[in-house]
Amino acid sequence: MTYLIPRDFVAQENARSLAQLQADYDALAGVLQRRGRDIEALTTQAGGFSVALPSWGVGTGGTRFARFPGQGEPRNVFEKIDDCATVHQLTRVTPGVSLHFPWDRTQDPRALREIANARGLHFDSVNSNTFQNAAGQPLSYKYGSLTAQDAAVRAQAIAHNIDCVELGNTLGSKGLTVWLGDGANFPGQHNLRGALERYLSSMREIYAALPSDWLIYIEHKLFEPAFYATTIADWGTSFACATELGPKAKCLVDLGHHAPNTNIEMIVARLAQFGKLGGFHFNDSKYGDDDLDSGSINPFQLFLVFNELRDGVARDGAAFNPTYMLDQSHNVTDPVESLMSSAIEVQRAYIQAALVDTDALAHHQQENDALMAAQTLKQAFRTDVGPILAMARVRAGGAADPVACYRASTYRDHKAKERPPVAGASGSGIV
Ligand code: PSV
Ligand code: MN
Repeated sequence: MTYLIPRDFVAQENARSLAQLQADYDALAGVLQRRGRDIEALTTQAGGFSVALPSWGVGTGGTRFARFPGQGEPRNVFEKIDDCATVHQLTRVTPGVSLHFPWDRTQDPRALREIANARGLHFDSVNSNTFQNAAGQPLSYKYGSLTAQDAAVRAQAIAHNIDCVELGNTLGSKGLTVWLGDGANFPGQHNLRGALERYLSSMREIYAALPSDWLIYIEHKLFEPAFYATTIADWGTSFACATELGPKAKCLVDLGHHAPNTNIEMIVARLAQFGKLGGFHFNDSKYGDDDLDSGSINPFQLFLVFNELRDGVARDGAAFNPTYMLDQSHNVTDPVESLMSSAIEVQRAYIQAALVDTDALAHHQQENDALMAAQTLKQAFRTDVGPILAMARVRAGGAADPVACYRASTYRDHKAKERPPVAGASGSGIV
C-alpha cells in the first residue's frame, strides 16, 4: 500500500501555526492597505498560480561526475506521480506534470492518465529526448539528431518526436518541448548554416504532425554538450525558427541556458512583444546550466522576469499565457523539498511582481527618474509576501509550511521502505 500524507495530518500541522499566520497576514494587510492594495485580491491571485513539475526532478539528478541517490526515490513513472502529487498536496501550486520520453514511457498511457487525474494532477507539455540514445534504438545520436547529416538518423529523431506527440495526446498534454544537444564541438565540424537548414526541415515534419490545439516549444541553450556551436544556442535562433515554422511554434526560456549576466528579462520582453513567448523552464544558476533551485541564487532576476510577465498580461490580457515549468536537478537535497520550495519561490516572484505600483513606475519612467523607478520595483521585491502565499495554501487545503509538514509526516521514510532500490532504475532518468 502506497503511503500518502493524510489530509488530517496536514490540518493538524497547520493548526499549530494558524494564529501566528493570521497575525502576520493581518499585519501585511495593513501595510498593503496603506499602499492602496487589497490583500484578499492578492491571495486569490496567488491561489490561481501554477507551475508544472518536471517528472525528472523527483529523483536525485546527479552531475556528469556522479549521482548520489537518496533513499526511497521513485523507480518508475507511477512512483514519480506519487511524489509530484505530494508536492502539489502541500503547495497547491503544482497540478501539472511535464513528462520526458522515453524516460517516462509506459505501455498503458490511459492508466497513467487516470491515476494522475485521480491524484489531482494533469499532464503539461511532454519533452522529447534525442540527446541520448534510447535502449535498443537502431541509430545513434552521437553526431546529432534533428540536424544529423545522415537522413536516416534525422528520420528516427523525427519519428520519436511524433511518437511523443501521440503519447502526449493520449495523456491530455497540449504541447511538445524540443531541446536537442545537437551542435559542433570543433570549428569546421558543421556547416553552421547547413545544420540549421536540416533542423528546420526536420521540425517542419514534426510541426505538421501537431494536433490543432497543440504548441511546439523550441528550447534554446547556449552550450553543452556541443561546446563550440550549438545549433539552437540563443533566443534569436529560437525566434527565427519559431517564426519560420508558424503560429503553433513558440520559444521556451530555460533560465539557466544563457551566458552569465545575460539580461533574461529583456529576452522575455522581446519574445512577448513579438508573440513568441511560449513558456519557461525555471531554475537558478551561478555559472552555467547549473539547474539549481528556483530563486536560490538570484531571486531578483526571477522577480524581474515576472515583472515583464505582469506587463505582458497588462498589455495583452488572457491572450498572453506562457506556460510555466520547473526544470531543476537536485543533487544534495530531498527532491520533494526542493520542488516544493522552488514552486513557492516562483509563486512568490509572481505575487511580488503583482505588487509593483505600475502608475508610479510609468510616472517615474516618463519623468526619466531612474532612481525612483528602480525604487518602485525594489519596494515590491522587498515586500515579504510569505503570509499571502501561506494563506492561499492553507485555504486550498495545503500546508502553511510545506517543508516542515513534509518532514513531520516522515513521507521519505515510508518511501524508503516501499521502494527498495532496483538496479538500473533512476528516479530522474538523467544519469
Ligand atoms: C537541457 O539542459 C534541459 O534544460 C532540457 O529541458 C532537457 O529536456 C532537460 O534539461 C532535462 O535534462
Ligand atoms: Mn530545460
